Amino acid sequence: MRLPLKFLAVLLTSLGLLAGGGYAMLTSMTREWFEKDLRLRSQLAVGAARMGLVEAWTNRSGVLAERLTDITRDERIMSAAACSMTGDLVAATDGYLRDFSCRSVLERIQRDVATEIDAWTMTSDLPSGRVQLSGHLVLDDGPPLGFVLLVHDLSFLGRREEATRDLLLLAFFVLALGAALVTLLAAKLAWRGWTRDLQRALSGDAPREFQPLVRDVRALVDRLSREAETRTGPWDPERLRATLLQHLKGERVVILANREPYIHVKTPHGIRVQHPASGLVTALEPVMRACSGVWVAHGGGSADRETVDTRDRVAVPPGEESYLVRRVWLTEEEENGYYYGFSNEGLWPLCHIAHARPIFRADDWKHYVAVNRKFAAAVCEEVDSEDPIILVQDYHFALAPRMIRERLPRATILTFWHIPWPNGERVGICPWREEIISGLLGSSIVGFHTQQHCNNFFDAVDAFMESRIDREAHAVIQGSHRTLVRPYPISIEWPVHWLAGLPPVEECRRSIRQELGLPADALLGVGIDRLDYTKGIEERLQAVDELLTRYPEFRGRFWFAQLAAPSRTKIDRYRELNARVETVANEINEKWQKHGHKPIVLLRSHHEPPAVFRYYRAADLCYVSSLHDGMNLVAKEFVAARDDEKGVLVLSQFTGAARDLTEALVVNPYDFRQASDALAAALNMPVAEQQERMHSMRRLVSEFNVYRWAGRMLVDAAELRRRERMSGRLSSVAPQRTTDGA
Ligand code: ADQ
Repeated sequence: MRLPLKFLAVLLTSLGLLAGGGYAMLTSMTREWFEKDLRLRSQLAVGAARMGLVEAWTNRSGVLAERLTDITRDERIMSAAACSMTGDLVAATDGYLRDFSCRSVLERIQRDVATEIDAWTMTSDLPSGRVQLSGHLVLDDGPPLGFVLLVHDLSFLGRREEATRDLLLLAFFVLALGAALVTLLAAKLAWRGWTRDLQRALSGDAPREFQPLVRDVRALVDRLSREAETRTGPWDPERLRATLLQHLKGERVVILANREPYIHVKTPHGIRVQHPASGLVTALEPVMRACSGVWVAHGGGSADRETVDTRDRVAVPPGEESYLVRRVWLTEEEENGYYYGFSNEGLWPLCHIAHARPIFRADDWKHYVAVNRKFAAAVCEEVDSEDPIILVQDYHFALAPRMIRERLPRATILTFWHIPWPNGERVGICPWREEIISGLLGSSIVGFHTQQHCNNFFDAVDAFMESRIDREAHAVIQGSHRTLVRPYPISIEWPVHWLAGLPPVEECRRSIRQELGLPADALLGVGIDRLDYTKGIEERLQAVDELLTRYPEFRGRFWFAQLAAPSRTKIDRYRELNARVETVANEINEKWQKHGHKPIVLLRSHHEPPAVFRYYRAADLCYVSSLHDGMNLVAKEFVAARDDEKGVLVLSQFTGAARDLTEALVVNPYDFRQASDALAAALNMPVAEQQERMHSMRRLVSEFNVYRWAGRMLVDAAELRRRERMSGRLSSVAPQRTTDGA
C-alpha cells in the first residue's frame, strides 16, 4: 500500500501547483471581465439617462445634479460629475471626490493621445478602497455638450476575487481528489489484474493473450533444464539424493504401494526375506534406498507381523536399514474385495486389452473405498510436515490421492499409474469411473508411461468430469486445484546391484545349461514373467512351436526357458492361465519329443533376482510377448544384464518399452509367423549386429534409468511446489483472490 500513498501525494502536489498557476491566470482574466462588465453597465446607465442629461444641460435647468444622482442609483456607481469640454465642473453628486477634478481628468485624457473620452478608464487606490473612473461623452445633435465622469466602487472586485479563489481552490481540491481516487482505483485494478495474470502464468493457467509467451518461456526452461541435465551427467543415487536435497530441501518421501519391497516369510529354515516379482518394486526400491523415507504397504508375508515394531514398522533393506516399511494389515475379506476383486478382477482387465472381461462387484467397490481410506490414513500418520511429498503407486490406490489431499491440503502428491490407461469408451465400462478419475485428480501430478496413456486419461476426464483441460500445459483444472498429467517412462536402476555378485556371462551360460540338462552348445531363449494373461505367455510358446515348424534347423538345437512366478492365484482367470500354460507347454514338448527334443522348459516358481539375472545372462535371446503392458521392465533388465553386449531382445509392440528400445526385434505377439521369423532372425544374428544393437540399448537404459524417472518427477514436483508457494505469496499481496482461486 506504500506505493499508492506516495503516488497520491505526488498527484495532489502536482494538482496544487497546477491550481496555483491556474488561479493567477484566472484572477487576471476575471478582473478583465469585471472591468469590461463595469464599463458596459456605465455606458448603459449614461445612455439611459442621456435624454434627461441633455435636457438639463441645454436648459441649464439646475436639475443636472439630480440626473447624475439617478445614474448613481446603480449600486456599483459611487458618484458622478458632469464636465464641460473645456474641463470645468458643471454639476456633481454629493460626495464626488474632488481629487478627480474635470480639468485634471481632461489633461490626462489629452496626454494619452490614443484614448477617446468615451473609452477612458482609470483605476485608483484610495484609503477607502479601490475605485475606477470612467468617462462618457454626452452627445446631442451637434458637438458634445460635455462628458460625465463616473466613480465606480471596485472593492466588490476584491471580494469577488476572494470568493472565486476559494471556489477555484475547492474545485481543484475536489477535482484532484476525484482524479486521485480514480487513478488509484485504476492502478489497483491493473495491479490486481497483473498479479492475477502473473499468478496464473506461474501456475500455468495464463490468460489466452499470454499463452504464446508462457509457452515460449516453458520451452526455453525445458531446453535449459535438459541442457543442464546433460551437463550434470547421468542420473545415479547420488544425484537423486542431491536433487531431493536441493529442490525439496531434503524432505523425506512417503511411498504408498500395495506391494511391499521386502516380504518376511516363514520357511522350515526360519524367517526369510523375499523380494517380490513386481515391476513396481523393481523400479521403486532403488529410489527409496537413495532417498530414504517410509514405504507404506500391505503386510502380506506370513512372518510380517512378527518382524515389525510396535508402530508396525520395519527398517530395510536388511543389513542396510536405510528406510522404513510401514505395514498395513488387511482382513481376508478386505484383501479379497479390494485386491483380488476390484483391483485385479475389475481395474486390471479394464486397463489391459488382453481379452479378459472386467468384473465389477458393488461389494468389492465398498472394500476398495474402505481400504483406500485405511491406507490414506496410514500415510497421513507417517508424514512429518504439512506439505510432504507422497508418491502414490498404481491402480490399487486410485482414491487415495483425494483422500490424502482432504487431510493434507498442502501435500505434493505424485501418483504413478503403472499399467496402461485405456481409451475413454473403455473407461466408461466401470460403474465408478467418476470416483476413480476424481480420486486421481486429487494428485498434484498423475504420471503414466506414455503420452498415449496421458491422452486417454485426458479423454476420460473430458467425458466424465466437470473440469477444464489445458492440454498445452498438460493439466486438468478443477476449481482452484490443478493436476499435471505427464508421461514418465519408468525404468530400472543402473547398474543393477544384483549383478555385482554374479559370475561372468560365460559361466552363467555354462551353469544354466548344465542345470537344465541341455547340451553345452544349446541355443537358449528366456521368458521371465509373473504368470499373468497380459504377458502373452501362451502366445510366446506358440511362437516357439511355429519357429520349430518353419525353421527345422533349430529342432534339437533350441530350447526356451519360461520362468513364471505364480501370481493372484485366488482369481479363477489366473488359475485357468496356469493350467493353460502348462497344457500348451506339454503339448509342444510332446509334439517335438518324437524328434528327440523337449523345447519348452517351464519353471513355474518365484526366483530371487540373482537367479533371474543368471538366466538373462545365459540366454541367446529374450522374448517379451506381452499382449498389453505399461512398460515391461523384463526387457530393460535383459539389456542391463548383458554387459557382454550379446544376446537379442525380441519385444512385443504392445509394451511401453517398445517405444524406447527400438533396436530390439519388435513383433506383434499375436502373429506367430512374424514372431517365429523374429526368433529365427535373433538366433541367426551375427555377433557384430547383436553387439551394435545391444550397445545402443544399453546406452539408452543406462541414461534413462529409474533415478532419472524419479528425479524428473521430483523436479517437476519441486517446480510445482515453488509455483504454489509463489502464487500463495502473491495472493497475500493481491487484494482479492480470483473466483477460480488461480
Ligand atoms: P509387472 O506387471 O510386474 O509390472 P514388469 O515390468 O515386467 O511387470 O516387471 C516384472 C518384475 O518381476 C521384473 O523385475 C522381473 O524381474 C520380476 N519377475 C518376473 N518374473 C519373475 C519370476 N518368475 N521370479 C522372480 N521375479 C520375477 C507393472 C506393469 C508394467 C510396468 C511395471 C513398472 O504391469 O507394465 O513396467 O509395473 O511400472
